[in-house]
Amino acid sequence: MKEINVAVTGAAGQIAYSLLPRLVSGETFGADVRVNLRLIEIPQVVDKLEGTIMELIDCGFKQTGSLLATADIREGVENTDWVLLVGSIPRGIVIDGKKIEERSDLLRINGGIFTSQGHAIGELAKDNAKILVVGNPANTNALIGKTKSNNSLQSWFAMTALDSNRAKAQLAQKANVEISSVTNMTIWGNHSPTMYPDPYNAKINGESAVQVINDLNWIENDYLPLVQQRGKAVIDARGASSAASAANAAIDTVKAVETETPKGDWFSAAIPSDGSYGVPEGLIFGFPLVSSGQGEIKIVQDIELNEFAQSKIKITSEELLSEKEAVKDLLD
Ligand code: NAX
Repeated sequence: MKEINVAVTGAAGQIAYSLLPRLVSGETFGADVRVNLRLIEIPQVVDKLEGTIMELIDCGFKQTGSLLATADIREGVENTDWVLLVGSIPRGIVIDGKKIEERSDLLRINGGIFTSQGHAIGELAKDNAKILVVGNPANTNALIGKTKSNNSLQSWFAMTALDSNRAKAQLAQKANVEISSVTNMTIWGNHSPTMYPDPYNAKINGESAVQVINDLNWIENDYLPLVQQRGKAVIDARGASSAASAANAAIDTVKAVETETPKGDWFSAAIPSDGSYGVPEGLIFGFPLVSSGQGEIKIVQDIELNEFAQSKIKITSEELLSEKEAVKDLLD
């Protein structure tokens, strides 16, 4: 059996609890691939991972390789093929007597974490490693990690697949079609409420979703907030943030990168901008992507963006530029 090494931070968190079994079950990397898993946590929590390891063993998947729990990021990421950076400090936590509520404080605290993680990944993970940032603020955390990795051979992504799945699900419900009929979804920009889920270029059974739905008022006034605020709606209803759907989206992203994109379709993730669509170069920005299945990821070009789309993309670009400005001393 082929073997790969996968590291996951935040391994004792709620997303990881749904994610880890699916990484080692044969579902994500294939039935003929053995997955060696490194579970990374902060020192205060790392002991709990012994229980997680017991459960993974008890799942009895033949694709499960070695299982390691560690609080040492360098040990965790050494020689890895994939690193899933799920762990981060959540909003609302109290640090040194101060409740962390502001996005700017969250950016700075998590920025510190992604600085050391980026260093370790650049130095120790494989040169063809792929890194998916899930922990929020995901795009700017990825920007910091990638910058600090100083390794241009590795590929960094921030996750927008959950937003994309939510955006597809809302279109499918509105049009009363199977979700598999909805393709070509793009989440432009930031994984935050400024994201632009693009209904004009999304397709339902091969036709523009906007034409199929034929209700511009719903598209422009209801649909966007529904998708943009879906994370908050889940928190309000469940009393906790999305976990199973977030883990599922991480699996979807790994599979989308690892397999050739079906002809005519694309998938959504945030990667470093090369200036496409006028997006400032270097920002980790949600784009429509295709994968060769052999490690090459390309931004789909020549997608038509109407004035509505351009105004939304401008808003999310400006937010990412201001996040970059807030952490600029971490990017030197
Ligand atoms: P939890 O609070 O359940 O788990 C986070 C875990 O990360 C904790 O166990 C914590 O000890 C650990 N951790 C913190 N700092 C760490 C570090 N330096 N190294 C290793 N582990 C560390 O959060 P969970 O619900 O699992 O969510 C994880 C992250 O995903 C959060 O930042 C959350 O905001 C983000 N999300 C991102 C989404 C996306 O689409 N990109 C959607 C879902 C989710 O909200």
